[in-house]
Amino acid sequence: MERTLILVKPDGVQRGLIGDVISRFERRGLKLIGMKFMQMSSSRAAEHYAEHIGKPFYPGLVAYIISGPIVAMVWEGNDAVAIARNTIGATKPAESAPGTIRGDFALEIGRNMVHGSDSPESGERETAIYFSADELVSWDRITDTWISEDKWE
Ligand code: IDP
Ligand code: MG
Repeated sequence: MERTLILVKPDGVQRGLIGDVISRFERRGLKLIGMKFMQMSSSRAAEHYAEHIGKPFYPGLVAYIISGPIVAMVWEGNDAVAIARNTIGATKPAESAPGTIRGDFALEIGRNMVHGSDSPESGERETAIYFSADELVSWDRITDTWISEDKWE
């Protein structure tokens, strides 16, 4: 089953929007299998954003992501990565459609509320940065058969 690593970034936490973010993914039908409220360290930020090291926005991005507590979550489902990315909206809030998280709650790329993995491989890599295997919960959800055709037996 595909997994995606989602962060509610410090602006989302400070603005009291954790619940709104979680609701979007819950209502979409993805299944929560791990969650932590935590302070991001510089070293974890560097590991998470390794692909952006050296870019002009990188120092500001790290300062932003370590500026206050975050919520880290792992959500599971068929096509979880693509589903979460289109629930989140485009990287630039000015290009995010209304109804997406960034399209409803954000104005600027440097304060865009949430992170979502960009591929199944990133989902696995990023999950391992925040969670050990025993911190992820495999569980049966009573609604699974109404959300996934392949759970119908
Ligand atoms: P994504 O979060 O939609 O996957 P990425 O291109 O992976 O977007 O960039 C990671 C994060 O870095 C963005 O979500 C945003 O917070 C920040 N970022 C990206 N490009 C810029 C920029 O040009 N200025 C300021 N921040 C940026
Ligand atoms: Mg990205």
